[in-house]
Amino acid sequence: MGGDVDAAAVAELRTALLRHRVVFLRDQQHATDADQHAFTALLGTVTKPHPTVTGDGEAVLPIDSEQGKANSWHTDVTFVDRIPAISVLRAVTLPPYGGSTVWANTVEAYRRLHPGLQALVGRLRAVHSNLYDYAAQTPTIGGVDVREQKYRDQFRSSEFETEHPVVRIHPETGEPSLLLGHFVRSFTGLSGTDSDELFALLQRHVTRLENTVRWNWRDGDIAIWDNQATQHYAVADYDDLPRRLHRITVAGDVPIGINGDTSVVRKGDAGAFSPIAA
Ligand SMILES: O=C(O)CCC(=O)C(=O)O
Ligand SMILES: [Fe+2]
Repeated sequence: MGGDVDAAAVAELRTALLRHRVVFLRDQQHATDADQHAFTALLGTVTKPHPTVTGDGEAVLPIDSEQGKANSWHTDVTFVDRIPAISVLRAVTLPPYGGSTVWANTVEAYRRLHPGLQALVGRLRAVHSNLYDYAAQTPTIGGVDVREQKYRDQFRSSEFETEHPVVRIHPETGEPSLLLGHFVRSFTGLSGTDSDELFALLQRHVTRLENTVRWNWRDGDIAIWDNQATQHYAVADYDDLPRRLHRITVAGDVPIGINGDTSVVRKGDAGAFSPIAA
């Protein structure tokens, strides 16, 4: 892996990604952050590490078990309007057991919904926010622990909130998919209770085992996923052992819903994180 992959191989990878949603590369032990960056740049415009987390300041977001575990179903960074199109994740330190990652196909999840439910979700929009983000390790306001005013202020100063259509049209394949995951706070216009119950129902369809692939990491592995057609979950079954992976994301565009409605920013400006992909 690096920037020296030929155009035909990149095109093949892209085709595989659009078809299978996740692609795995093995035996890339030699790869450095710079190689990962150069390789990811072949797939599109590389974003900053994260809207609120500095990472390496350039492109790399460390996903480190010491800082947080992503053991909750989500699509990356859906609290901004320009959701990353692709994520590239490289194993750096793996635990001797456990710590696999699971992906779910959100196009398939929509396709398998009853037409009545498809009609319902096609008319809904959802508010996504970063009030909880494992990567940012910010204290949550919605449920837990915001101990110090200082944290609260810092945190609020970088709050992001975006309303997205629930059914997103994939910008490359035209396929409708369910755009949900753990950054969703509520569905616009529904009560909290209705939102919670509908969210649980839809997430149950997204995450049914038939709709997933589970990857047991080996040293040198890299996972590349279409962040416009998947959710993922990092299984936290490795006790307190160290686990670290490095993520780089590719810029995406602003979602368009099945009725042509687009996403609307409510809080935060993600311009410094990522351009909007052409
Ligand atoms: O830890 C993992 O396997 C995945 C973490 C994650 O959610 C991500 O890299 O976006
Ligand atoms: Fe993630």
